[in-house]
Amino acid sequence: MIDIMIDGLIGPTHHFGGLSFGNLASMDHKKQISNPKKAALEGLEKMKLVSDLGVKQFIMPPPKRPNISFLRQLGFRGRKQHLLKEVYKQSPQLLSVSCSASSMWAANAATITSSTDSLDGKLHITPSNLISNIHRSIEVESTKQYLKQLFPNKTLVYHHPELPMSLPDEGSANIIRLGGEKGLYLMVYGRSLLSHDQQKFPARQTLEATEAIIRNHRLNPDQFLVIQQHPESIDAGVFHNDVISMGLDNLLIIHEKAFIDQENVLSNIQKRYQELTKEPLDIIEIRSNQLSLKEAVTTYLFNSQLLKLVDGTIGMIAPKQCQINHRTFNLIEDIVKSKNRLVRCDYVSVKESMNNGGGPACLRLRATLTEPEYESVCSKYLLIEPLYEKLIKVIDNIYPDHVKIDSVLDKRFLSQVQMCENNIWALFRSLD
Ligand code: SUG
Repeated sequence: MIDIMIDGLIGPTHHFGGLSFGNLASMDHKKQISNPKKAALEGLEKMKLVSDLGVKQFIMPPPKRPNISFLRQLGFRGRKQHLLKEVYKQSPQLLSVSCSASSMWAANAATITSSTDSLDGKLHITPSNLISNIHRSIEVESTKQYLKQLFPNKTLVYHHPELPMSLPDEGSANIIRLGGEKGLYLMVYGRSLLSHDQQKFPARQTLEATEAIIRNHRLNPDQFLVIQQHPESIDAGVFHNDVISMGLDNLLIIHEKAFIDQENVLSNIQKRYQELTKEPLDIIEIRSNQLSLKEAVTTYLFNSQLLKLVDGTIGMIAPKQCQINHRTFNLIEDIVKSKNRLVRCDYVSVKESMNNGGGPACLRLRATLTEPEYESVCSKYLLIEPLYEKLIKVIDNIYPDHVKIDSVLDKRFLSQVQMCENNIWALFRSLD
């Protein structure tokens, strides 16, 4: 099986809108000045590292922003410049929504399950509806188009439509696929639509959406477990499960406050994993006295990106914050030194994304493919050296490095954004 990573190239309107209630970093950085150039370069450096580690890395270009057709649907009229001024006058927040570069957090873009895990032997893809936040819900159309281009083979791949708008779905950020050729999926949800328990912060993934994905993707009944997130962690800022646990192959690293009834859930995961693979699962459970929920959220330790390396070992890409914080640094050292598959940790700075609540793992969507499926993927989006260099050049030369939401009202800024997008799209078109 071949693991591929799909990262969203960070767009030139990246800014701090404070748009995600319950995502503490997004709330804390509202209205601060952002640096899209730095953001895009940081993202690209991470992709380069993944590729240098021997893992296939694909890129999703950013959608056009501001999203004028969305604003027109809401009744705004006139030429672009005038229309944007009117939006700002009526609602600066709506302007921010229409300019959000949130498609960078590709882990939320879709759920992709492997053909070796489904009853019909197909690779299944469902783009997420992301309806918990307006700025994220407007990503769906472009994501859908991209995924159809990336996976064009209709015999091997089943493209589902996004789920109905009544079932909030946040994609693979709440799913861990353990195992090898046959995967065991931990399908995590935050709340059921039928329960009315009040929490401080909203739980984003719904049980009903998770169950619908399981049915639509025809997942083998032996290969998934449905698990509820701990409400205490959601209220501490764990708006997706990938902020509190991570796993790959035979390794699961998890904070003790990730799931409800965690002790039983972990022993069930262990049992099911062994039944499926005939091998034990390595579970590393981090206690609150080793790392508090608060520290887990500020360092994003559990949002490190795990990678299956060429020699079968596991590598980890952790946010720089985890190197600076002594507790997380020591925890990582211990894990790397102890006897398990994880043998190396690289630290990356993805600060611009982190300040909006997105760490290394949020920035990528993972798919596990068979050889023929991999051969059928559209290769122009594969990050290879010449593409990497061309992208660096575009970003270095023309990306803005200083953005606040009212920057969009400036004609020169708007043309700069357009130039960035046109250059990037032209670059990918030239690879056709
Ligand atoms: O949906 N932040 C994103 C971060 C997504 C992180 N993804 C995962 N954990 N997989 C979100 O909350 C902030 C945008 C702003 O405030 O401008 C934002 O959308």
